[in-house]
Amino acid sequence: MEDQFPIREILHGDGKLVDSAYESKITEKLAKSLFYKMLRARMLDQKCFNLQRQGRIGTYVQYEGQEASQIGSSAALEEGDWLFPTYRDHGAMLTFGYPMQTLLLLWKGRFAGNVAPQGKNIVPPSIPIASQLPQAAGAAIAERKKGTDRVSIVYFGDGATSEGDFHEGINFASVFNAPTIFFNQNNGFAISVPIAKQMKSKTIAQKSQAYDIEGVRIDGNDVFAVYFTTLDAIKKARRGDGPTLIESVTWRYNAHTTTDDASRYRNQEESKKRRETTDPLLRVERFMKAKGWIDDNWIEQQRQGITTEINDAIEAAENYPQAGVDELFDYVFEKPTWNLEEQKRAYLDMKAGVQ
Ligand SMILES: Cc1ncc(C[n+]2csc(CCOP(=O)(O)OP(=O)(O)O)c2C)c(N)n1
Repeated sequence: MEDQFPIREILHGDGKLVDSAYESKITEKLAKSLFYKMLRARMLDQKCFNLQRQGRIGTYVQYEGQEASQIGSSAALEEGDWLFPTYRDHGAMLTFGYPMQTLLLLWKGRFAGNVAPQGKNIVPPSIPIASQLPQAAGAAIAERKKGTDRVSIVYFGDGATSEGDFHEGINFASVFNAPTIFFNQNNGFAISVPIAKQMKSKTIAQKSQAYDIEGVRIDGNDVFAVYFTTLDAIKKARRGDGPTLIESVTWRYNAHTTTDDASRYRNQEESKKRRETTDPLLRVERFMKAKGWIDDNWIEQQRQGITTEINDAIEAAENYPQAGVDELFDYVFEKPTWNLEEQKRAYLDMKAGVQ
């Protein structure tokens, strides 16, 4: 079965094109733009890790190593499409237009961090595993019923494929021919559980066969393979030719979140080796340098611009008005229930020293 789903690669880790058919499609503009977006996402991720260690944001979920998967796929979307992320996909959210400051508010645990700008169809990250898949199928079906050609993309990890919602979401999309891209980031682990202990099937892409939809397996560290494969799936969905399951084979360098220790379950030597051999940013850098499109000076300039942007976003997020206690109670329901009112009153009385 694995043979039926070979891993598609366009740009190898050493920076050489494997598939010459893409020679003319990979323009200088496209390569620079995807590299810049990956660099921006990586720098923000690294900064957020530091902020968490300094106690300036709460628990944080890192995605370093998965930039090609997140950026290549979200860069293929168009304004008006729908993006359903998990807690690890803020690289994709950022690329599709979620403001950096809002993302920082999200990781500070603020209500405002969950609200996408008007007109940006980016839903809050899903914390329950796989619950976003049926929702993404539903949103795509709704767009078809409204007569638009908008698509939805939904992100999920390898562990999510063991959940019922994965199967319900894909089945629903298949039956209703929903324009949905099921974008799986197979990073090898569900927290500390390696994929071999999670499922018996050798690939995730093959699970598409049970639902009679197209399934493809790609090198998730190759931003061009991700971009062009997602673009094809999106075009197909817009034409009315249904959903696709993309298995993007990648690797997260760090722990599941900032609350666990990856060295307890993940081979750290392997992560170190992968940074040198298959890193998503490094391979595009090698490719563009060989073409003479960029040099170290160009990269440094981009870094400086991004550093300023990140520092400004942090300042704005840290100067955001402090949360009042109302924020905790008032946004649970449109109209507060009697017991929430009671809890709020009890809390305010306690604060005021009333027994
Ligand atoms: C329904 C549900 N069950 C269990 C959990 C606890 N949990 C949080 S993350 C996680 C592993 C998810 O792994 P995967 O889907 O591979 O995504 P990754 O974190 O690797 O991106 C689990 C089991 C949860 N959040 N939701």
